[in-house]
Amino acid sequence: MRKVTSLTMAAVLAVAVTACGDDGGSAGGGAAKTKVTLVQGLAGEEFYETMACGAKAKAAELGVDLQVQGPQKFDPILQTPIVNSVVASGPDAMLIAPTDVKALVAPLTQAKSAGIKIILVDTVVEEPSIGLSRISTDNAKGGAAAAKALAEQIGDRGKVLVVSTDPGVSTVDARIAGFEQEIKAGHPNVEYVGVQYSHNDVGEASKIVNAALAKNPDLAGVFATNLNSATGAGSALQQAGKLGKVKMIGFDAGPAQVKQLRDGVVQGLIAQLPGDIGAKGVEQAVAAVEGRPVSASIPTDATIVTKENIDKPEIQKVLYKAGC
Ligand code: T6T
Repeated sequence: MRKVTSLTMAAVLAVAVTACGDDGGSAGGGAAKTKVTLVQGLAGEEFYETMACGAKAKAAELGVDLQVQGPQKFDPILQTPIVNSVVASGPDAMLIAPTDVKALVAPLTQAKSAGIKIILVDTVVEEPSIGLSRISTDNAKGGAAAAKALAEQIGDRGKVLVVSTDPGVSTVDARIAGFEQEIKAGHPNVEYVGVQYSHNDVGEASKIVNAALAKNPDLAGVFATNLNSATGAGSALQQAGKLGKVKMIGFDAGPAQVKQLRDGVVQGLIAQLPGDIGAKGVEQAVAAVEGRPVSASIPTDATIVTKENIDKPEIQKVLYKAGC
C-alpha cells in the first residue's frame, strides 16, 4: 500500500516537472519556445477574457509560451507597471491593449527599445511606429451602425445620449466619432445631447444616465460604447422604469449585456470578435519574431445582436465568455 502511494507520488512529481519544463522553453531538447505576453486592458472582463481564450488556443496550436496579465481597473496608471514588469521578464513579443493613447507611449517605447515585438490588440497608442501590427474592429463603422440602429429604434426622432469610458481610449473614441458623424449626416430630427464619461465604471455609468434622465425627461435613446458603460446605463434605465420608453444600443456582448437584451433593457448589441483578435495577435507576434512579414492592420468583424437573432447558432458563437 505504502509502495503504491510513493509510486503515485513519484508519478505526480514527474508530471509536475514535465509541465514546468514545457512551460519554460526547451521542451524535449528542441528549440526554445517563443515567449509572448498578452497585456489586457482589464483583467477578468469578458471582452479581454475571450481575447485571452483565442490567444491561448492559437498559442497551444503554434507551440508558443503565452502569459496573460492585466490591471484590475481599466487605467493606464495600473497598466504601466505591468508593462514595465513584462519588459523586465524579456518576452520575445507583447500583445497589448493600451488603455490610453498617450500614457502608454513611453513604456511601450521602452519595450520596443528592449527588442520586444509589439502587437496592438483592440486599442492603439498615438505613436504609430510602436506596433508592428494592429488587430481590431472597425470601431468608427461600429459607432455608425449603432447610430443607425438607435435612430431606427426611436423612430428617427428625439434626444440621444452617449455614455463612454474616458477620452483617450482609441476604440471608444472612434465609436463616438462614427456615431456622431452618422447622426449629423443622416438623422436631422435626432438631437445629440453629447457624450459623458464613466471611467469604465458601472456605477458611474448608472449615475450619468440617472442625471441625464433628470435633465432630459424626454430622452429617447442611449448609446453605451462598451461593456461597463452598457451594464450601468441599462440598470439605470431599468431602475427608473424607462424600459421600452428609452431605447438603448450597446457595444459588446458579454453575459450581462445578453441578459439585458433578453430582458428588453437594450435593443441591440454590437458584438466584436475578441477571440479572433487574440488568435490573430499571436499569429502576428510569431511571424514578427521569426522575421516573417506581418500585416500592419488587420480588421476583424462585428455583428449586431438583437432579440430576434440571438438564438441563431452563428450569433451564439460571437457572444463573449467569462473564461475558457
Ligand atoms: O469594448 C471593449 C474594447 O473594445 C474597448 O477597447 C474597451 O472596452 C471593452 O473592453 C469592453 O468593455
